[in-house]
Amino acid sequence: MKEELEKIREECQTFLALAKTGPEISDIRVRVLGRKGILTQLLKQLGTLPEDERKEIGQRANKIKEDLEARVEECLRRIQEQERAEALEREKIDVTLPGRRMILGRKHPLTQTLDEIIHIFSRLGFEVVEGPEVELDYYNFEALNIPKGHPAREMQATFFISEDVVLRTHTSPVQVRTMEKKRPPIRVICPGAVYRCDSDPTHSPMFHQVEGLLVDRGITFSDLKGVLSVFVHQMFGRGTQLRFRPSFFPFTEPSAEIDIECFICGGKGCGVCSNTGWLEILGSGMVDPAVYRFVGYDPEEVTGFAFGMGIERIAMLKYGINDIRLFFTNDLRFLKQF
Ligand code: 2NL
Repeated sequence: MKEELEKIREECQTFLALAKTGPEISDIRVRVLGRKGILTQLLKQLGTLPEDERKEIGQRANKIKEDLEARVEECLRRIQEQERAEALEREKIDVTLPGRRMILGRKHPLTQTLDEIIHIFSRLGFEVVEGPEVELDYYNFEALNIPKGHPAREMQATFFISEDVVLRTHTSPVQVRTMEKKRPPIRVICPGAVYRCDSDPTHSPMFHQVEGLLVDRGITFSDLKGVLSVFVHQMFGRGTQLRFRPSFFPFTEPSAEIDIECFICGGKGCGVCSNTGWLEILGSGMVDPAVYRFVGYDPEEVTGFAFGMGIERIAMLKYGINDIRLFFTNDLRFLKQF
């Protein structure tokens, strides 16, 4: 038995010296010191020895057991330390390396322009309202005082879905729907996509508009002039010269278009302003009493003004863009400039 004990000790030490990983060492521990391990089994046979040998061999066996247990622990610790050192070496990072540059997205120039327009009117108490792009002929034309056969229908080359359903040619129908639902005072702006069968460097079959409407008791043309002057000065700069030029729309009376001084030539006349010295930026007017009758308002009781502008046109003027199609082709060389 003595020899067997010595053999187990030697073998176990040899295997431990050869083991390279934690699981290999645990495996040796199980096979030697585990419940069915060879040393454990041998210890169970101590009882079969004669009394005088039992004590001496028992002590020796326990000493060997303790030794081996200590060695196993020691080996495990060593390997853990080694693995940790290796991991630290492998996962070393150079914190002085330059970072990877993030590619940042940005807002489309039309969104930027619309955000700016909305911001200005919000501070004047206007609320943003949206509505359907596929619209009834009634809301797009009829209720705006443009009956069937009216020449204004021909001027707005319309996409028809059916006899009485169209792609809206302006966002005015949203304001008509708002008036149907709510009593004055009303202060809304209506941004959104609109459609006209038209395509060249300054016209796109789909483009964007912002229209505004303010209706209350006692609203006059002075209110229109005041609100739209504030808008122009905030949008294009405090010193911007502007003029109100008489115009005509079927849904407003009187009507006025607003021009700003051409900032290309400073008013002298050039190609951009067709030698007029002025650039048209929006249309406006006092809401025609006929429109109030369609929505059930009493024109003797309330008055108001409305206006409309093309967002692409405003953005083209503000940023000096000469082709409307640049907004819709998503060329990054163009978009990155905003
Ligand atoms: C333009 C001109 C305009 C309106 C839009 C409007 C809406 C209602 C009643 C009366 Cl519900 N008017 N909208 C008024 C005047 C001009 O737009 O040149 N747009 C690009």
